[in-house]
Amino acid sequence: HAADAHRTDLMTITRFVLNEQSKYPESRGDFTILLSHIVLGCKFVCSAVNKAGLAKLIGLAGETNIQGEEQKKLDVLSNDVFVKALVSSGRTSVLVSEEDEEATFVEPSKRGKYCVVFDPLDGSSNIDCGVSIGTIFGIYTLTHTDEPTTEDVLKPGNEMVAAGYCMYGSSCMLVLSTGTGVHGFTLDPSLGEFILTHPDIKIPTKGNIYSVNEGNAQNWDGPTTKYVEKCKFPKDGSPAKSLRYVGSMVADVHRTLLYGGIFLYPADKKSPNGKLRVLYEVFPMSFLMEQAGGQAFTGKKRALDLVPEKIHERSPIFLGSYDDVEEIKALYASEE
Ligand code: AHM
Ligand code: MG
Repeated sequence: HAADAHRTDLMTITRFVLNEQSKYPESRGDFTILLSHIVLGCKFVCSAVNKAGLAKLIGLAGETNIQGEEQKKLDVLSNDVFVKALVSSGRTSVLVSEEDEEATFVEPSKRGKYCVVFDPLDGSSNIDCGVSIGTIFGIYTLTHTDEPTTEDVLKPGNEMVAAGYCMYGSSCMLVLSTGTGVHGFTLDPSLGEFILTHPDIKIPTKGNIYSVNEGNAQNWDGPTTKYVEKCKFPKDGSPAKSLRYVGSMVADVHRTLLYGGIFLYPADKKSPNGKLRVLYEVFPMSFLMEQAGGQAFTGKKRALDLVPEKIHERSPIFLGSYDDVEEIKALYASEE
């Protein structure tokens, strides 16, 4: 039985990545080791997120513990765990986290050939009400042996070697691409292992959902306004699209990946570069979208071709089903 094979021959994320990496003769297991440290961070955050409501109930959050330390907020705690896990992997040289203003340069004795950009706990507005939140990460390789600098991560997204996210939702799911398609793994809490449940995810070519913060509509530019108008009042006889917006990028992008459709965080008069950060939000999600057969566009160009000048730079982003992103591209092209 195929189903039985599935139940007894578990494809863990480590086994999957080891298989993938063994295709490269020069591979020495460094990437697998790095990934296992990212996975550890995700499991920790998952467990902390699951306990967060309870911790509040029994009066932990915001109080001092026995050691007299303030209980750390979930996002700060998650950041500390990821930074320590990544440094101790011995496989990283530069880290950029949404939580830290400056990049972290790993001390020489612990350095390795990767640079990791990440948002340890994205969707901050959803933390306190138990709605899905997530971790987003992207990985570059260090291309030289000199002293590492921020230049090592100020590179276009198309140079990333891997990207992914972990969603802390009704189940905990890690979605990963190392440049050979997109694969989804679900945490089996009884095993403490991420098991391959969604091999080779492909986004539908066209979707019937749009996802955007419409509260910003009064400040949008022409093409975004026209696009959303078209979603609601299509003139070509097609049915109107449904609106879904969680306000957690990981949840909104995850649904877009599985169901198809489009996710938008456009520029507006108040935020001319949108809200989302290029390195650890826009790039990893754009990488995954392209790997799944979709597209990611900034309003001017392919998102992965952006070259960031600052580590916390922002960009407008439109990503999702191939055909849906084609439509928004056409609207921006006709503006010029
Ligand atoms: P955060 O890093 O402060 O959590 O902000 C990022 C989040 C994304 O997850 C989400 O897509 C977006 O902000 C929602 O923004 P808005 O509340 O403006 O719609
Ligand atoms: Mg964020």
